Formats: sequence, structure tokens, C-alpha cells
Amino acid sequence: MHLRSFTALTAMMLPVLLGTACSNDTSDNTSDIQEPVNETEEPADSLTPIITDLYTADPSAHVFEGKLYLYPSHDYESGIPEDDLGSHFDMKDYHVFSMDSVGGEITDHGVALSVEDVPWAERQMWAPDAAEKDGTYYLYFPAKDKEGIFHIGVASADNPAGPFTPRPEPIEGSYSIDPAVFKDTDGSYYMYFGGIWGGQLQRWSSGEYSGEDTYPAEDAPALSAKIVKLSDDMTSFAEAPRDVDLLDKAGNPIMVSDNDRRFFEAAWVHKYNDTYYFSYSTGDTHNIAYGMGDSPYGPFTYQGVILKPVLGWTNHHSIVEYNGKWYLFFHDSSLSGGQTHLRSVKVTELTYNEDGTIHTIDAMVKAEP
Ligand code: FUB
Repeated sequence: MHLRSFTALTAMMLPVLLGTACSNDTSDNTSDIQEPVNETEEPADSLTPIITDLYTADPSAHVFEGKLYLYPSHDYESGIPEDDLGSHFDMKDYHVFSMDSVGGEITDHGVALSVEDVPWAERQMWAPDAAEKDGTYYLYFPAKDKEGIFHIGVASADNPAGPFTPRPEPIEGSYSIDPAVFKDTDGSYYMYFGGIWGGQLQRWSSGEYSGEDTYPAEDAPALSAKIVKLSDDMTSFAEAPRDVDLLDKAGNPIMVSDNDRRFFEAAWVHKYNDTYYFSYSTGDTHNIAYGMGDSPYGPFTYQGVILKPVLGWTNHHSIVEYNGKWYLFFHDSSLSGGQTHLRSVKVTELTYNEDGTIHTIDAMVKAEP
């Protein structure tokens, strides 16, 4: 991920502070947000943050035990200056949130995992995800190790809210960022991962880590997200990670130069009517785009945009079905007045066309007066 401010949009708008009430069930949840930011007379868009006492981003939503659980990044102001490596995304812990209904009260279950409790990790706990198997809950998270290299760790708990106990080492063979774990209808679990630029995917082109960025040529196929089947123990890879192939409708790979469509970060997979949907952020063009395919491994054929750019540089989402409706969870920087590293989770309904394609959502649309 990248850090340049999304200046045009930032200049256009400042936020509203109109969130759903958020209750805490632990005592360690002091608010990170000291001053409400409400400097405009009209809403920046028709959707408002659903968590307003912490900055939260990269929301991974799952239904566990009949409730909707959210596993987001926990943004805060660490004072680290902005750079092209994403150093100011310096997150140090995760909170878990739950709700009984979309639009209803949200419970903050407090700190579920801290970087100081992860022996191998040093900093930058970026976008996490969670999965359940046989009554055990697993939290998957990227972090930089003591050499500044991103890997993916796993922690477990006996309930979806944690606290989670981390494994002492990252998952063997893991690298880069943004793990997203998909449970297929046959009971198999797959992890999708990867992110370019600050997410370091381009440093693994040879299969080994290199301190140098190596990008394919502009007229070559773009770097791909990775997919790997998880072992039965949910804490290791069952195979070597493979490329997630993303093709255009003629069957050709999406190329490096195709910034509007190529994969950048924030992979997510869901299944609807027996079709697999691979969605992701296009990074410097700020869309959540998607492809459809017949297998969790792909290939996926590019279809279009699910979510247009939001306020802030990053765009990151998850898609979940809950009580018969489909929802898109995402984030923007409205609550912080456009600060790209201080984001807030939002949610909106996602709908399908008859052919299975997804209606494009523009969360920047202004509310009716
Ligand atoms: O939250 C840190 C990073 O920002 C995530 O890992 C990326 O997907 C982007 O949202």
C-alpha cells in the first residue's frame, strides 16, 4: 500500500460524526479520538462510520455464533511520519467488534491481540482476518518482523472475540500482507494474501525475500494475489502459495500497465450461487474491483468495480451474507477529516444483478438534504 495523500478528494470533503452507538465490554478501551471532527455543514456522504471512538480500517466481517463479527485494523496516530513504505500505518493491536444487526449497537470486545504479545512481530499490525473451525477461532494477521519483513501470523481463541493466543513464529512460507481466509462449502479453507508497494509482494518475485523492489515490465502480466490451502490444523500451509490469475474477458492476463484493473492489495473471496468472487483493491486507482470464477484457485475474469474510491488513499473491504442480505464493509477517512492513516469502518448493502454481477457502489454520493 502506498501513502501519498489522496489530495483531490481530501480537499473536497471533511467528515461528519454521526456514528452508531458503540458499547465497550472491557475497561481497556479508551477512545483514540480526542476531538470530534465535524467541520462541514452537510454530510460528506450518505453513509456514516459505525465505530466512532476508535479509528478502524480493513474490516473483515464474519458470521460466528449467529452474530456479525468484525476484525478490523486499529488505526491510531503514532506520530511516525508518512513515507512510501506505509510506516505511519503503525498499528499495534487489534480490537474485535460484534453486532446483532447491521445498523444496531456495536460491542467493542477490547484488545484481542497486541504486537507486544507476538514473539516474532515488531510493528505494523495491518489488515487481519478470522476463521472458525471445530469451535476454535483463528486470527490471521500480517506484521513486520524484527528485520522489517512482513509475514503472516496466526493466533487462536476459544471464542470469536478473543483474546487470541499467538503462535511463536509466523506461518511458515508466509509473506506480504492482507490475509483473507475463505471457507468453501466443502469445508476447505483457503488463504488469499499479498499487497504491492508497502506490502512487499514485489520483493518476493524470486520466491525468496529481496530487499529490493522488483516489478515486472509494464507490458507484462501484473503481480498476482496469492492463494494457498490451509492445513487441517489451520496454522500452516498445506501447499506452496500459487498465483491468483486475473484475466480480462478475452482470457488475457491483466497487465501491469492496467492500473484501473490490476490487483494491488486487500484480497477477499466470497461465494454466491456457486460462483467464486475474488475482490481486491486496485491501490493507486483506489477501486474495489472484482472477478468471477468457477474455482477458489481461479482464474477469475474481471467484471468491474464494486466500490468506487472513498475519502482517503486506501480502499479495503469485506463481503458477507447476514440474515438473508449481503453487505459490503469498507472504510474511509471521513471521521479524521481525510487523514489517510486514520480510517473508520462503514457498511452498506451489496446487491447483485440477475447475471450475478454486482451493482457498483459509490459511497461518495452526497446525502439528500
Ligand atoms: O491498514 C494497512 C493497510 O492499508 C492494509 O493492509 C491495506 O490493505 C490498506 O488498507
